[in-house]
Amino acid sequence: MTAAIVGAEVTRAETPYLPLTAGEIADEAARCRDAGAAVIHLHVRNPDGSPSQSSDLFSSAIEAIRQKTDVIVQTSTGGAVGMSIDERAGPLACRPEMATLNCGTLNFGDDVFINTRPQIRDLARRIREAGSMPELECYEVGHIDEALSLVEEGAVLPPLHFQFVLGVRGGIGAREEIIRFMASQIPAGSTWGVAGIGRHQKPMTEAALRLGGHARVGLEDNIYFAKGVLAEGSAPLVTRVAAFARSVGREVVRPDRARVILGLSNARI
Ligand code: KMH
Ligand code: ZN
Repeated sequence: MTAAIVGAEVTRAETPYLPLTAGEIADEAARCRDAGAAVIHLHVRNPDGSPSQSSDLFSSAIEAIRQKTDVIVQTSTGGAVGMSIDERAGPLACRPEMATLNCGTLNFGDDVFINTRPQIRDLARRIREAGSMPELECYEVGHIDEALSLVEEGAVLPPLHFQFVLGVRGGIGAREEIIRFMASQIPAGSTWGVAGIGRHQKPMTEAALRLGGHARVGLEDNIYFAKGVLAEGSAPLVTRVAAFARSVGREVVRPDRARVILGLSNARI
């Protein structure tokens, strides 16, 4: 289970439960860990709440998380729409265990989230040099093919971990048959998870768990617990999806076990 607890687009005006400071982020990471999350997908914010990829801010947040819990920290290299690649690469200075690698350009709501092929390769190299494991973010079927090209070129090395992000306005839709198809396109032995945007979060993560994948929830993707009811942080969303996982016979694993499942190099058991 991954918890995406901050994001780059959600604001405090939309939900008062969004963590912004290093202390708030660490508290929420620990709450999510207690609820069943093994991975924290991390963005950080400036003091005014705007998105940042500053290595100093990431370093403070990661340090605060480390004081409280043993989660796998996966930093964003997507940042916010419009950031330069140099800016987006900021958190790699912290040598995170994992980092996202966005595998293509797409319409992102009314914006365009640009990831040109040279930019993807540039970030892949920087992620490798940081000693981080990339999570391959696929918002479209073609992004899987791009990820496979990266593997063929040696820009990304196995073991491979994919995140299928469904339901972005402008990206692939949030339907179970799409999960089945995307999961059928990745090499045997890869791991995969699903993130669903907005109201798609619950049905899509539940479908992923039924189909043998992993799940990402959190305020970055969805701020509601139910129609019109805000989630009081990401932890309640983790609690709910963890209960669903157990109800369909899936084990909810701690970070050390997740490190083994993902093939992270510092796996201890
Ligand atoms: N904020 C989105 C434009 C990532 O973290 O790598 C990109 C994003 C993906 O959140
Ligand atoms: Zn993100």
